[in-house]
Amino acid sequence: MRREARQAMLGKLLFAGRTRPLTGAPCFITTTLLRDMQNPSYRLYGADISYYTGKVRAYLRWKALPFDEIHADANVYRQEILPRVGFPVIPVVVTPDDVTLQDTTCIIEALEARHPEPSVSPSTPRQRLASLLLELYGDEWLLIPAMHYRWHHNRDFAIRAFGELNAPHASPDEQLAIGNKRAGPFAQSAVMLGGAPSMHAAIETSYEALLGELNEHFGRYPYLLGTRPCEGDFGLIGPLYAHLYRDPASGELMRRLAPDVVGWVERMQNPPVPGSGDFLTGDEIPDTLIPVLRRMMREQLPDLQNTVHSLEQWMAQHPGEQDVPRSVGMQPFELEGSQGTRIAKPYSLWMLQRVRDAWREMDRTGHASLSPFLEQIDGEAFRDFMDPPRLERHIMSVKLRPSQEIR
Ligand SMILES: N[C@@H](CCC(=O)N[C@@H](CS)C(=O)NCC(=O)O)C(=O)O
Repeated sequence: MRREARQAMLGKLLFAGRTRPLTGAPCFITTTLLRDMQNPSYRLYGADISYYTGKVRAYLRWKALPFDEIHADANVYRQEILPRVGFPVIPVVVTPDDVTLQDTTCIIEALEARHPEPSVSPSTPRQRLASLLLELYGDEWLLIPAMHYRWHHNRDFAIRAFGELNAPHASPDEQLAIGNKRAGPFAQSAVMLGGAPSMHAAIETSYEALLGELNEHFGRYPYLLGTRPCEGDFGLIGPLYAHLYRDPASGELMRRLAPDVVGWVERMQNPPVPGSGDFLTGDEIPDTLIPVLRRMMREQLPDLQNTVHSLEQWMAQHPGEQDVPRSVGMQPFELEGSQGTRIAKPYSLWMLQRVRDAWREMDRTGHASLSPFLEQIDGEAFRDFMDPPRLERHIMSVKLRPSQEIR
């Protein structure tokens, strides 16, 4: 797509919900101020059962930004989400001046720009890198255990919850029927993401070990990097709230194996003192986070590198196309010594690109501490990653810049 068309698309996404100026109001600013005075709250369109809504809700609460949460039932999708965003997705945030924001990473970035203090983004190099890496891990990799536990251990609960969300006023039987219909694609995604039966044991071994590591950490620190949450905390709360804490069988497992993770989940959802606390001094990364970061490097980075190969194959088969589908095929992956297959998701590479951009920028400005840190977390796969062409986020996936050739 040409530059103008791309900008028009972006404008549509960012500004689709902006109201027209009131009659007689001379400019948009006046309209904005009037609206702000009338309704200073943000609006969060989402759901209790939604992975990514948990991330944004936790963020808004910690930042103490006033917001109304609107349950995304079928009417809300039809009347608000589709006209504003152009495709069905939650969460969506609408600002008091009526700007529509979609994609949790971009929502947090946009709100941090509007409300910079107190920041959830550490300013020191190791902490900044750890925070962004763990946001990527929570957003894109922990989908595997989250979807596996939801659809293979909490299926009936989840189907009913989908029905209730979609048709809050329908009878329980109607909700069940609606839930079955609506939940279908999400249930299938558990397998597409890597949760075929032959991988169940590996997914559970890995997740239970992660719970153990996080429990050790949250027994000592309230958040990942001290007494203040960072982007990584918000990334991890996505899977660890709705699917792995709130779904009943998963919640029972978490309470049994990892009571200090439960404490963190509850703190993240209801921060005792919003906006308080600080990151550890001296750019310290707690020792208890090292096993978690090593796990991420071991599990997720090889899959991301495979995704680059899958994307390049897709590009070779679709010369000149810029809009990349949400999945570019199935690819092998390894977890706890077992081999499975999962979809290749180019969006995950866009998330990684952000982290690598931040790392390169810090590396360029001479932060010598990053190399030993990457060695400490077995991060060679990150350091030596073979990047794909530059990607832009686009409708739940990515878009290639026009002039790019396959390497
Ligand atoms: N990367 C997006 C993911 C949003 C997302 O996948 N939301 C789910 C609900 S938690 C959804 O609406 N999915 C619709 C779909 O996959 O078609 C974000 O961070 O906001």
